[in-house]
Amino acid sequence: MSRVSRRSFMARMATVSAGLCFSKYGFASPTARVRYEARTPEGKQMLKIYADAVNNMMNSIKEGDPRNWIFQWYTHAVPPQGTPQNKTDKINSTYPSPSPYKDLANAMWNTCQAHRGGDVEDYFLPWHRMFVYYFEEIIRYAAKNDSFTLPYWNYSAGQDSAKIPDEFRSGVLSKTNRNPGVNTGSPIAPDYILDAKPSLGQGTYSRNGVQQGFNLKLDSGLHGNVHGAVGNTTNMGSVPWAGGDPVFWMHHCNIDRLWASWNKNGGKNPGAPWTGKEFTFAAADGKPVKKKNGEVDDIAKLSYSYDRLEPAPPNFRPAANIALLNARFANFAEAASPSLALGRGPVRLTLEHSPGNKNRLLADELKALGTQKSLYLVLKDLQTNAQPGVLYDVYLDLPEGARTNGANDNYVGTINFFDAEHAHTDAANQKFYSFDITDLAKKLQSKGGVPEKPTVTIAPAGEVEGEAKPVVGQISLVEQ
Ligand SMILES: [Cu+2]
Repeated sequence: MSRVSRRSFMARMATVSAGLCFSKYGFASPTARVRYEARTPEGKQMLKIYADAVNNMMNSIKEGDPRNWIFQWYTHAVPPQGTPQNKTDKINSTYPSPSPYKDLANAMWNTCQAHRGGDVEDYFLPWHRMFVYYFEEIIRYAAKNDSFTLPYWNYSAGQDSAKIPDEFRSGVLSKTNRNPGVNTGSPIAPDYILDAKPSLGQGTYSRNGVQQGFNLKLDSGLHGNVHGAVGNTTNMGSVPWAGGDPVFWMHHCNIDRLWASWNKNGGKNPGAPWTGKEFTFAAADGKPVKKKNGEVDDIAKLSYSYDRLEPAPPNFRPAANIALLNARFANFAEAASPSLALGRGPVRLTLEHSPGNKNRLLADELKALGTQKSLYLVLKDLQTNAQPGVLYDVYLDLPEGARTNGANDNYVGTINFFDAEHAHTDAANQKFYSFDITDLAKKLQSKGGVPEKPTVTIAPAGEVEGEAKPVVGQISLVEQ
């Protein structure tokens, strides 16, 4: 806890809990606070406190106060589109005259990283860690309960864990417009879509050539998949609305836990200039507080821990961020048509040889990779007008007419359109997906050969909603 926030925290404690013994509340001792899984007895106890606090934030703490529910939601992004213009309008209507809260709204609203064009992708994890951390302090204030810690929702522990915790299905923590089945207790998605291992297996924090790195792999993968599986255009599935659903915080607490897990397993965070980037939030006293990435890159610095961290997958080889391997990677094949419109059923396309790869067959390419290189399926420039309310599964060389359920030998990965309503044009921070298909392709080859020209099939993993017309701008096979 920084000196400033500690002082304000002590002042607050003196007012709301006068007469209570400090040591009972833990902050006077070096003992870290523990965050629990939402389904444990401790987690369920915390969710009762949480419901109480959320009710106060929505109904008792007045609008415009940084501890009000709307203020926290808009800090992530202002609906409906999160444009700066929209932010200005909403600020002017909330605060007709100048005030410290107005200044704070200007500094905080629409600052979530990295869901808008121009954002730096590598700020995704630290920004959300700070956001969750100060929100948790505000919950303690709003519930007048200093023992509170934010529970996390670990949806990756089997199909029972993939059901939204019961507490979110009714009452103040519920939202009526989640995706069908979520509020009636169906798992939000099959296990293969909720797997944390592909992210935990990334060796570097940042993008490295066509490897996404831990931060982007988690952001665009599991993180976005859960957003898209829980809600659609006016709920969890869409950036400007997501912060309005009380379950958002249990989701991001889990994302934070996965980052802590990756670090505990040996994953190395970036150094300067990343460590020096500073963001503004509201402390529990309603006053501004600033934190730098380098002050939150280890949960021990913030005096909290988790009841469980995830182990490293067997393929994990931690490495410091290194210079991009651009010189070494080359397109092997790419889709002939520049963009692919996804629909209500599977779409399939053939990848053509790129100029310069000398018409090498995929089988020969696999042989030539050796042990140093891999083959990646890369998908770029995702766009959509509205959320499709569904995730899309990607397959390599799926036989025509074969069932498109994820658990088969041709399954490559899953994509979502969570932040594809906003263009990410800055090349250094462009969002993209990449999946290492080397082992999968070798397996297909041993089973009966791979075609000369590989095909990619993309199929919705459920019912597509409304008029969303999601598009994948570019698909290629890249060797690195
Ligand atoms: Cu999120």
